[in-house]
Amino acid sequence: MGEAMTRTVQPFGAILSSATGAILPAGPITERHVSDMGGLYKDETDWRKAIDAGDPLVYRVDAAPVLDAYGQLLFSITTIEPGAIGSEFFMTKGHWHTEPVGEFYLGLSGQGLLLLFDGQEHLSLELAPGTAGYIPPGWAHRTVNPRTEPFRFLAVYPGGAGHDYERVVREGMGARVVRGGTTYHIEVGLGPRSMTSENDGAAPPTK
Ligand code: S6P
Ligand code: ZN
Repeated sequence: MGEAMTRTVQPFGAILSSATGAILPAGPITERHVSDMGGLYKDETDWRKAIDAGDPLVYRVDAAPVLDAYGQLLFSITTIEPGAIGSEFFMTKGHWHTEPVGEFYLGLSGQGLLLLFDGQEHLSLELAPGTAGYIPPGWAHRTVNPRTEPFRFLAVYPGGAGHDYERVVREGMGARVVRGGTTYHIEVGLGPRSMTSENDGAAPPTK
């Protein structure tokens, strides 16, 4: 009976484009513009200026047509455009999964950072084509594009994982990725808008 309950999607093959971020057959597509990122950027004045300046697209998620239900395995490609709000690079909202499940990210094109935060400790991993990041249960995750071309990655995660975005608005991610040096700088700080100290964080991605 359990098996029958999980058979809500027929087997299918898919084409994943690392050039465009499209998945065929296509599932839901989500677009996030600057105006969708309220409470997430450190400088609210710069955030409002970016909305007034045209409210550009920050990222887009192309999902495969898989039901979001227990036992299924969802996958999607996220494309983060190059850009910044003030000094802080374009990024995803970031979330915790509400269920204790892991997730797998694989870099497809461009180069970016995967930020991880367990409520106390933060980590950053570099993602490039062919580089994977494993997100264990209990770690909030956000991706950032500190480069000048789109950054694309594949995400694979269990159906029914649930997404808590509000906790990231409340608590932040423990770190922010801002312009610095030849590429980026990681600012450390627990609160969403309270930077308490700085360090250099991870080394820049290799070219
Ligand atoms: C879902 C997975 C990704 C993100 C996507 C956008 O669990 O982590 O597909 O949804 O990268 O990020 P966010 O934080 O807006 O959902
Ligand atoms: Zn996730």
